Amino acid sequence: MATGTGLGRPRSLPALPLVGSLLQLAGHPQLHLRLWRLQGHYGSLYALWMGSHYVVVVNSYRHAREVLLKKGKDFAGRPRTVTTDLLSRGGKDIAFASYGPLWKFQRKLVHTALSMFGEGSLALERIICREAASLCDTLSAAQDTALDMAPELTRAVTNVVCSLCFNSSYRRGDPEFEAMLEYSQGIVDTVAKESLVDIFPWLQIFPNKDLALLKKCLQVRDQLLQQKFTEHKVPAGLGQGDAGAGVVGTGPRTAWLMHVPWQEAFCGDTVKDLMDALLQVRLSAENSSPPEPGLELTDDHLLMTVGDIFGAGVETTTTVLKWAVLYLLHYPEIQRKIQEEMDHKIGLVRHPHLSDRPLLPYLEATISEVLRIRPVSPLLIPHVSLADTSIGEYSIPKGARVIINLWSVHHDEKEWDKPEEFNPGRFLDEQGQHIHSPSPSYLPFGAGIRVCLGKVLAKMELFLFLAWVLQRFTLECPEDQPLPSLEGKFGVVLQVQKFQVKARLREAWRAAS
Ligand code: HEM
Ligand code: PLO
Repeated sequence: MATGTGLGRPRSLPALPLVGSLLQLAGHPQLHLRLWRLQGHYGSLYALWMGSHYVVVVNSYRHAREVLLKKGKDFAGRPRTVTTDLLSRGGKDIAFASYGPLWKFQRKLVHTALSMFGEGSLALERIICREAASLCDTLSAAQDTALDMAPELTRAVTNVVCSLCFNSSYRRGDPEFEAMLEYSQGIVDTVAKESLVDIFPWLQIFPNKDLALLKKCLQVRDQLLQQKFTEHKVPAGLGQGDAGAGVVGTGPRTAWLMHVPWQEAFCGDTVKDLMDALLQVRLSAENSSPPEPGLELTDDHLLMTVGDIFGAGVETTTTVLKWAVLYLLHYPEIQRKIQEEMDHKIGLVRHPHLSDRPLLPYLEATISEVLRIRPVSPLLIPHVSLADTSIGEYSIPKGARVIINLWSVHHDEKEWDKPEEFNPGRFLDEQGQHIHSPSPSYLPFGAGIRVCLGKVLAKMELFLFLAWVLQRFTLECPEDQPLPSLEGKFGVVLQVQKFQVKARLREAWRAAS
């Protein structure tokens, strides 16, 4: 099809009125795999219709980089859908908010907060190590019995992000933690899955089990967020009259201006966590300048921002840790190599530190390979074109939804030798001493304007948790059980199916201690 730019549109899957191309997608729950396979017939860049939405699917790294980096601003929008609107109260968070000054400001704020009292500080390393030690204690206590590691990994990761966001943490069996596990699973199972209600919003009027579950889970999440918010507002010296006295969404609208005294906002005595920092920045902005229309951030914006960091902080990193453990069960020789590297470079008399990262390239390469072979976010979050633009030699209209299929990018046979083979060695140089990416077809955290905000934090956690566990334990599949499946379950994150592990204390560790 020719367009005003003189360029043609990408080839499209057949589409029927109203339903669009759904017949080609129906019955394929693993959407990333279906879109990957459709390349065989339609080429690496093609279009389809989800109901009335024009969707462009990108399967190659060249086009993905053009969308995310070269033309990042053209494609920085996000679609509005029923489920993500419920999750984010109409896009008042970061991940599901469309591009605009308010989104930019929220992102900058969190980025500054994470780098100031997170990523760069020894305090964060100490928090992660504290949780890693507690995880190791639990594994020791469960020695030689088959154990579902998922809740333990989740608690360790949750406590890191809980310390960052709320300066608090959970003990084993804490009912609030159990409630969080349950609601978060319900959200992951129902949100942003390109489900029918997201494609045809009018379906909301009919009873819908998934939507009911999502709403129930969000109620529980909202209660928890609200409680943390209220606890933080009072000690931060923001009298009850400020910002709606803790009633979400009904508080007076307060402006956050671009010229915020950052130092003051992040370094005050009362600023102990992200929630404090957000409240403090808002207070500073209020005191320094009059409200600016269009830049008004309400209590809802604060809550949804922290909700994003908390939700993303827990679900993504835990998922990667589960995939890493699963692959180590399948590839015991790789686990042995990591342990040999650790014994050799760190030994058994001290714990691993972040500064050991350059000493442990094989562990780093293993983490990179896990992120390649099972990308947490196989279709990223859909992008939207904010203007008429182009990808390669194709014209893309304003308002198109663009899905970057990271699964295809990470499994491209032209770029990766035997892509379905788990081979950390591909990320090492010839001497095996340094880690590098052998192909540009690798974007586990996305790239450009919408690149993941938690990349540095996630990498710190993955390294420390795996290093601590593997220094002490060998992870094995229980003798009476088959090796668990490596097949993921598509959703807002690529989930691991439940499996059990036996954590055996290493002889070398036992002898040394
Ligand atoms: C977005 C990956 C951990 C916060 C994303 C995106 C990916 C991603 C692929 C979408 C980029 C796009 O749409 O173009 C990962 C992986 C993680 C991880 C693989 C763990 C290994 C985290 C953590 C946090 C976080 C720990 C929070 C501290 C976010 C946020 C966004 C995002 C807020 C939305 C950014 C925006 O739309 O502007 N992440 N992430 N992520 N991530 Fe992560
Ligand atoms: C995970 C379940 C939580 O209860 C809510 C939540 C918030 C932010 C979402 C996250 C969920 C899933 C992973 C997401 C993250 C924002 C960015 C991240 C989508 C739904 C990724 C990988 O893109």
